[in-house]
Amino acid sequence: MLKNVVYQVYPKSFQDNSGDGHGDLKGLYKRLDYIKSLGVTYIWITPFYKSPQNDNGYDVEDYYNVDPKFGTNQDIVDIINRCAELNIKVMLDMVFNHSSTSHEWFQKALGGSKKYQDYYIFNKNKTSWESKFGGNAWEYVPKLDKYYLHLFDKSQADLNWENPELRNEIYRIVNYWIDKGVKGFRFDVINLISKTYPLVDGINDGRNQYTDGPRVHEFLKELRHNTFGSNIDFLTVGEMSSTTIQECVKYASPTQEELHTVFHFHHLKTDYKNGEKWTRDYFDFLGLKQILSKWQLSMDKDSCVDALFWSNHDQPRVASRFTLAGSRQSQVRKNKMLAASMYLLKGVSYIYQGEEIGMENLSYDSIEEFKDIESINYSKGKEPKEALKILKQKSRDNGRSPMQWDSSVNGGFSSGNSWLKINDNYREINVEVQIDDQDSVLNFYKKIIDLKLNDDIFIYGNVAFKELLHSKLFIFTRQTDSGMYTVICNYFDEYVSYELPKDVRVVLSNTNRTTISTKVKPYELIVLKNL
Ligand code: TEU
Repeated sequence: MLKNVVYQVYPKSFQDNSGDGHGDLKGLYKRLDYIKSLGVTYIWITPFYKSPQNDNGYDVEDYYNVDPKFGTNQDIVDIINRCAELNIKVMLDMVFNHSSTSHEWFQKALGGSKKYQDYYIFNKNKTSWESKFGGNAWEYVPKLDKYYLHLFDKSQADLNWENPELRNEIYRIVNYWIDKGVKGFRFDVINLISKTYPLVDGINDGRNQYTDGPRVHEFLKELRHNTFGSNIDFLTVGEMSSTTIQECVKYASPTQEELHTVFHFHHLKTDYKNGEKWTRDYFDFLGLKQILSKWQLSMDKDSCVDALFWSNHDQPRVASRFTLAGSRQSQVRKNKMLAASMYLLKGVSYIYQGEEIGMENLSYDSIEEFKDIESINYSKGKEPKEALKILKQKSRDNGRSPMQWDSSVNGGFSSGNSWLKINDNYREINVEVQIDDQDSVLNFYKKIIDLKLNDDIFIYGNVAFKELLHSKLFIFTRQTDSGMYTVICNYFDEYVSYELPKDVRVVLSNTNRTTISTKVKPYELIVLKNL
């Protein structure tokens, strides 16, 4: 399983084929050769199912059918088949903590059906739990004189996993897609599916009442048993919200038969001031190292496979986040350093579209340009200038702007009016300018992917960390009986004196370095191999 690298596609922003300004599956199909050229083994496609799109498809109305905005069921079958020819496996995104309130189950529940009311969490009273998108997490339905739970938008009603009938519906959906040739799943906020009963107020926003809840491990074992089981040709990843290492070791344990890998987000909160997302702060370098090392060592100790990632469709762009903004040249250098510093760790790497060319946060100058529901909710009632500053740093739209393919209108993403404005820098940062440039971020990502799939030390080697208290360098080693690598990353824009190890040769660098010295250059990456 460690021999996998996954490329995440957010189809709405990847490639528009129809010209309506909205990415689609036919567009993705046309770009499969590009994805193949990266060398990855999997693509994870975020939701394209029928949906009102209040949360860009994470509000599913029909789990069996493709939304007409994205294309047809034949289009996804064509993608799966073409991927099989290219030797790439397809991972789909499954959203089972909640469905859209437009789903026929919810509509029937509203119509009075007791059976379907029991598919959701209706209650006589509400609790003080807060929605992740702001406000109380319960919505009152006058006709039923009951509240329903929505941990996200009020159009995303939480499903009742306590109900075995609902669970069977879910397994049917999963098996439907397995039968179509899908070889993996990403399960959205899967650690929130088991709520604690009775439903009562919790601590602060109430998350302790439903995060890693009492039956979650039982539900996941049952899900696996009824669907992908012990198929070795399969890869799953669970998205975890506010979880702990202890829980993740259970979710991803090779003996517990739940999931294969887990997304945990602690490292992506090291730029939250006092744990608050909607703040502006420089990232905490020592905190980042501490978190990465702790998770790596704990997961590995229990033979669990870590999911390595810097970004996804909910996150700002890594190049705008974990170092200071700088010249274009320094951006190229730091993108390479950041890539090595994450993906040369031990685990399955998940690379988000656009990251491989160093796409950056948005350059919008008005809050009206943001489209994300979470960002819109956040900016309501806020002073627009202040809100804009925060959104530029924290909005999920930073990761959702159209893929920058070339220097033509809309960066080659669409011939129509793009649903979300493209980044102003698309003429400098795009696939076309990088593809033949041997020093580009894109070609560097290909090298890293190649190492992660073909070099046994980087695939299976033990990981160890050095100098965790060093204020500028992140250093780790990977080792097997047959050899050892040392990876040295300078996260800062300054020279750092450091005695490099002896009896080594430079095997990879972002500065064309070939010799050993006692100075590490600004944003330098050096990978050394023991002789
Ligand atoms: O995201 C889960 C989640 O809680 C966060 O990623 C959230 O979007 C953000 O960090 C809060 O500040 C998943 C999906 O990836 C996301 O796109 C969906 O909106 C969400 O679940 C609901 O399905």
